[in-house]
Amino acid sequence: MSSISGLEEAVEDEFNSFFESSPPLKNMDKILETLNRFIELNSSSQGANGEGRRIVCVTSGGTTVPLEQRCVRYIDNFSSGNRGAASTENFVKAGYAVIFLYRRGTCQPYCRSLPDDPFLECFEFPDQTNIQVHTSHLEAVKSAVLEQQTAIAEDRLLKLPFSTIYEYLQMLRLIANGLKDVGPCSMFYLAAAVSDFYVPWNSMTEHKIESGSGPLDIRLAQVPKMLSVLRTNWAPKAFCISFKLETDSKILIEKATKALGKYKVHAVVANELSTRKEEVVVVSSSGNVVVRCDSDKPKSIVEDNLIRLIVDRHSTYIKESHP
Ligand code: 9Z3
Repeated sequence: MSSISGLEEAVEDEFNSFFESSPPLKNMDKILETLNRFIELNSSSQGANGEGRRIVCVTSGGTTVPLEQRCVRYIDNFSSGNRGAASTENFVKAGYAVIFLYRRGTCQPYCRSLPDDPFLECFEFPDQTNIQVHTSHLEAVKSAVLEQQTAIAEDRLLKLPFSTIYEYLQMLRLIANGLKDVGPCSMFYLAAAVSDFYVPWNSMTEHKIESGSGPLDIRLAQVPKMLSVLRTNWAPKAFCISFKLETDSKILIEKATKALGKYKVHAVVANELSTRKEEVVVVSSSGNVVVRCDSDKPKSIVEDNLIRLIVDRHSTYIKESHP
């Protein structure tokens, strides 16, 4: 056995024990049925250049780490879901089918222009029996509803929610497995903020942790490195984009470059927390590209230019995979 396959096996083993001790996914059969139908339909549809339609899995939002099996308290990873939602809209526009794996309650595609509480803020009652949209929100509501309905009706958007790190990794594995046959036309765009540490299910207390007995000590185990297993075992032919988030801009590019080499992803999108909406750096073997929004276009967002670049790189990858 070569050392590479030995390493792959070790990573796979680590994940198998993670999954064996994870609480099983609720409604797994339903998720699998919808997922497989979506992949089947899209991979047999005609995309550009005579290829099957490209399929991207966009992950979005932060994973939670429960501290109790009947969870009252949990640790969270920050992410509003804005990046994932905006990127999804751009991928659909570029002709992709998107599997949007998102944290429940975070920002949704086509809803970015709506107020925080759309249900309460957008509607008014001209009389007792009618309800209508307030004129100031009419355009935003109309385009949100129409664009989302069109994407779903055309089988271009499948939304799958998660909350915990257990759900996220199990669902990602199901998606990777489903996309295996789509090969280079599939992509993983991993914008979700994923926990590095967790409490193993079998060492977790069942009931709410008692308070009142002083400070709480919790030992967190390391979450197995999903990127390794995704690249080597789950979906080795898929185009893979990961993200690197730092709060210290001095170490950002160095960390992203390290991740690129370690996980052999096709690009790492590096972003700093406070400037993430204005600027990202795409780090790859062909050099680093700074991507910003267009300052001369008032509604421009960084994801418009980011997704254009990623789609171009994906096209090159597909061409090189089918010479
Ligand atoms: C990101 O870096 C995303 O761009 C953000 C987007 C979470 C910053 P928002 O959702 O923000 O629009 O509010 N995602 C990846 C974060 C992450 O956890 N990366 C890991 C790391 O940095 C690698 S998987 O080590």
